[in-house]
Amino acid sequence: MLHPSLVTTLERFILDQEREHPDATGELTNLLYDIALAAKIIAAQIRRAGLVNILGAAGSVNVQDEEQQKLDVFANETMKNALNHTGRVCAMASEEDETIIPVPEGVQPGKYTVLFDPLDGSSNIDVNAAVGTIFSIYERRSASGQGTLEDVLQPGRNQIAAGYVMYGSSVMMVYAVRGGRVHGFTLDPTIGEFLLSHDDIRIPPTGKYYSVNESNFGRWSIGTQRAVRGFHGDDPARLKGKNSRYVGALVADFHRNMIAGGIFMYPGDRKNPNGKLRLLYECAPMAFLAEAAGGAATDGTRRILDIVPTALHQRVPLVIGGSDDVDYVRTVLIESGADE
Ligand code: AHM
Ligand code: MG
Repeated sequence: MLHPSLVTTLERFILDQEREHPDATGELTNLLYDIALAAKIIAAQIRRAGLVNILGAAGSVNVQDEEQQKLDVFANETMKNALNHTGRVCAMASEEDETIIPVPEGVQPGKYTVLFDPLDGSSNIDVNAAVGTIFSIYERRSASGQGTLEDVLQPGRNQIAAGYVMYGSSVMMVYAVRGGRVHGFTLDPTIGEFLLSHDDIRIPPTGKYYSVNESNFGRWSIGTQRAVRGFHGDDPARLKGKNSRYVGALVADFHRNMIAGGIFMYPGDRKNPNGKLRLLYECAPMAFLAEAAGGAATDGTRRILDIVPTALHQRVPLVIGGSDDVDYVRTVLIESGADE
């Protein structure tokens, strides 16, 4: 039986953090609660998915030309409904929606924008493997009214907070606010509360795992191939060989590497020069967390957080994880540039 004095709920933790910032209005705190509530609703639905026979394609195709699944639609609607009437948000953007989502007419627009990938790794749903929700919060740039594209097209370094929820063997919410550290909370399903389980997560500079879809090996640049051979142990003077793990859901792969130490890559290749992952919904929030945990994230040459987005659904190559491991890849890519 849990004793209340021994546990820290997400609510208590966020409030304690807010007290350390006397100028805080509490709006960000409430926004994080809104997201945590959406996460609990999504988690409950995911847990029942196999039972209520809602697996399978919903028959619609999203803006990325991928078949949407029913849980994608559910997660997307849940996130939007949890945020759009709160008065804290002026616009949202979702990986599942082609255009930005201004708050409805008649709702007082707030000062934040929230960008999200409502159900990342959705192909894992059918095989009962981990999926996640990724979120990213910015302050609006425009002065008032409904949010506009310029309010969401901001470089990742402007993020006020970012995080993810992982629906795995347990449900976890992991987040950081600007200038702060990364903290993880595990949902106790018996009381419906997220409890602090991972205080101040730090990514080891070098780790034992690497995560990359090696079926793309033949399409990679020479530099990417060399870097991955380095993970195999082919460059022992500079890098110790690593063990491979690939779930196929960024949230789960990134989470493992953050906790246990490692590096994740989704590089560009001959077919998809910018890789697969989206800057705004996947790369920037994860880069924000990686840096807050002492790690690093690059597209090979640029710091992910410095990339100024030009389109809502822009993709960028991603190399993310322990700082020394990311440095190794960056160096190999630069060294190999001339050989391409
Ligand atoms: P999704 O947001 O449409 O689910 O796609 C993103 C996912 C990431 O979670 C994961 O890292 C990647 O796609 C896996 O792609 P691949 O199957 O090409 O390795
Ligand atoms: Mg995704």
